[in-house]
Amino acid sequence: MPAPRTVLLTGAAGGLGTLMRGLLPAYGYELRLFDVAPIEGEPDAVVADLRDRDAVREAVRGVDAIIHLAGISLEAPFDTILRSNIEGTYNLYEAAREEGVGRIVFASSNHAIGYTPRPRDGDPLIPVSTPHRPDTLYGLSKAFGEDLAQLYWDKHGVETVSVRIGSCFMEPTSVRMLSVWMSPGDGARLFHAALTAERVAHTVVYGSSANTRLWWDLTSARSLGYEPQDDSEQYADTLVAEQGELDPGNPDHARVGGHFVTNPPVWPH
Ligand code: NAI
Ligand code: 15L
Repeated sequence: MPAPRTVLLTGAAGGLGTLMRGLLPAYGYELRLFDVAPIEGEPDAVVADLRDRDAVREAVRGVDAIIHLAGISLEAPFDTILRSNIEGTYNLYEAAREEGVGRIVFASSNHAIGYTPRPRDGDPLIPVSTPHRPDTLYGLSKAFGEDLAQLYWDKHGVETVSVRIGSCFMEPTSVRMLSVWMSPGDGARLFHAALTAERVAHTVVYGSSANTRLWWDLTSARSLGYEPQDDSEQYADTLVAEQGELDPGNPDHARVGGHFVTNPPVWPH
């Protein structure tokens, strides 16, 4: 596929969207911004809900590719997750199919596999083929998104890179994040690789930097051309001094989803 130039960035008002608005133009992309929340200083941004099918279809029209970040990014009641993450992501894929957009980069999450035990010393890294084990309704919606992506590839030829993002923030803020952190710079490198790799069909990758304490296998991400340049270890001394090493007896530290696994459930609502 020819290198995409115009890219729809959904969730552009959010934390990751704001970071990517700053970093992706340097790769030559022209971003069309979409979010239900207005963005200060961006009068051309499309302000609409993913549930509005007409607005989504219009936003998708004419773009070369989509980076889909919009959605509820933490645990929430089922109806909230249903509207934004399940119905909203379906609407986006339908619009892409109808408008002939060939590639989507989908912001999945480590919480799609959050119940997976974290590797201990000597254990193998977690492969992308590990079964879905969502730790929340939120994680379940990301598992849905990955399966939706597979369906749209198999049935309609819409390509997706599903990025199971660890934690993408300016800096890691917990000892767990030393294993799962993706620096914003590496995030932009990974999204760029996902947009420009020759043929991706539906590829699942983990979104992390080259962390010394990494829990998962970056082989599929590297096969797209991703070359991470950062390592969270530079923050380890400070974070470990403050918080201590992960405690094998603490259920919040036992599985890759961290405290998402043990948070009180949101139901009944
Ligand atoms: P965020 O919560 O800061 O941003 C999400 C954005 O989506 C918000 O601006 C919100 O207004 C928008 N949005 C929500 N529902 C919408 C709807 N129905 N229609 C239109 N816009 C809607 O989240 P963040 O941190 O920027 O994450 C972006 C994406 O990446 C999310 O899908 C999240 O699940 C995923 N992700 C992020 C991680 C991270 O470390 N930041 C880790 C794993 C996944
Ligand atoms: C996510 O999926 C969330 O969107 C983000 O806010 C972080 O909590 C991240 O996972 C994480 O696991 O640290």
